[in-house]
Amino acid sequence: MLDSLSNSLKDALKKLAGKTVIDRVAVDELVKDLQRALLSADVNVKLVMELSKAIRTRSLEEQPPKGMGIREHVLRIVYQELVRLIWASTDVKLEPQTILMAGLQGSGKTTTTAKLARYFQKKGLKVGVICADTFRPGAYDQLSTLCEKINVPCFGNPGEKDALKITREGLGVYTDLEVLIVDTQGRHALETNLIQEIIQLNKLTKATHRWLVVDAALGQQASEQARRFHEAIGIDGVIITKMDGTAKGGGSLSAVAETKSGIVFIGSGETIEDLERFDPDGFISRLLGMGDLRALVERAEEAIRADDVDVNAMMKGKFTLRDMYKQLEALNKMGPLKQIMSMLPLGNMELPEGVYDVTSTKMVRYRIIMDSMTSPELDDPSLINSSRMQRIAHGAGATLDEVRELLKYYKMMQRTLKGLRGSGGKFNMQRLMKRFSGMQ
Ligand SMILES: Nc1nc2c(ncn2[C@@H]2O[C@H](COP(=O)(O)OP(=O)(O)OP(=O)(O)O)[C@@H](O)[C@H]2O)c(=O)[nH]1
Ligand SMILES: [Mg+2]
Repeated sequence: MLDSLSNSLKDALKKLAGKTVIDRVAVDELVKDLQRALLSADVNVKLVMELSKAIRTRSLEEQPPKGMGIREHVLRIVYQELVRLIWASTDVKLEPQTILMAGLQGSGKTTTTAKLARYFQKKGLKVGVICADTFRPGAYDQLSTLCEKINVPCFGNPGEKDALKITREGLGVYTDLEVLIVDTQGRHALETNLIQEIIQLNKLTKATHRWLVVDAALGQQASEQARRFHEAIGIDGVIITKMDGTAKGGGSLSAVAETKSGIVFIGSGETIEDLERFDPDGFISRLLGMGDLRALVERAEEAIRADDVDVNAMMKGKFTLRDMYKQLEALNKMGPLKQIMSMLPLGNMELPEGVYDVTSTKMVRYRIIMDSMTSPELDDPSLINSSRMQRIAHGAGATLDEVRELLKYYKMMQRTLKGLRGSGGKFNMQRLMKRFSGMQ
């Protein structure tokens, strides 16, 4: 759904690359791209405008934190604003409660009713469900079959046409249960009957929660639907279903904004166990097509804390084997480099192919080889001629090829750094790490 968002956002952010002061034109362009992408992903217009206004104002007015580039600064704001939007309190309390399920036809109410029953049952609560859907043929059978599987009582009456009557009876029978979930009818469109019925069901059940079930693939209609249900019964939580499909849930953002509630659960499959508590970071990352940003930030911070490389000396031209080792060590703490690069949404850096090849096993070998070098050799590897090489290999129990490989790697890094100094160019591990740490 928001596939294009991720791409155009990347493009727009690229335009900010290398900028050291906030560029009004570039930010405006980014905001326009963002708007276009969100609108084409069916996010509600009003919402898009609010979002982009906040992003624009903050990008222009806030100073980027020290050491953070303009691009990361803006990305961080985009990310934060999206998180803020869906970060309403969505506490699910483990106490007696009645939950009324709302949503249009096929959104996943019945399936989710059973999933929720399972969720509360696993938490040790006594659960029962009521089938108040008298519209869909076989509604009771569908729900009771699901409930049988998990041993949850299901109240209903396939012969009865009055949903209120069934619910009243159900409430009377299930007085000793702690959590009651009421499944309701769905219609293709928002019909007055449907709305009237759910208003009455809400009054009758005195529902603790009224959760709106929304299909992740729902587009613009999500907003209107959410508004109508919200006006009728006061929706206090949204459940997005079918997140296991290709849809990224863009429409649900509108539903959440419209009801000023939060996302409570995510449905991620057809079986009863496929229900997850909502994780805003993961959701936003997916929405933006960006991998797991939070994990990335945390790993980067760890790496930075663990190491401080003397960048200034390196930039002045002194890059020793020791420096190289420190950098590799820091990077290794962050996990395989290739994986990290794939987590980075904006990587337009070109890394030399060989940089990926240093595994932690190799790191251990490098360490051992370096341990049998003398201090002057470590500071100035050009001293290492072939007889020294033999001595080092012998001392480390390594082959000559291994020693050569280490030196070759060092030279490659040194060349890259030189290139960087010359051209203001492309590759700097320290800067790379700074970028990571800034993206929180
Ligand atoms: N893949 C996947 N399918 C789901 C999910 N939730 C529901 N479904 C499927 O969506 C279809 C509709 O689900 P229902 O639970 O019957 O939807 P409903 O809202 O009760 O529909 P009505 O009762 O007609 O209003 C079923 O085929 C479900 O198996 C989900 O999280 N993932
Ligand atoms: Mg149903």
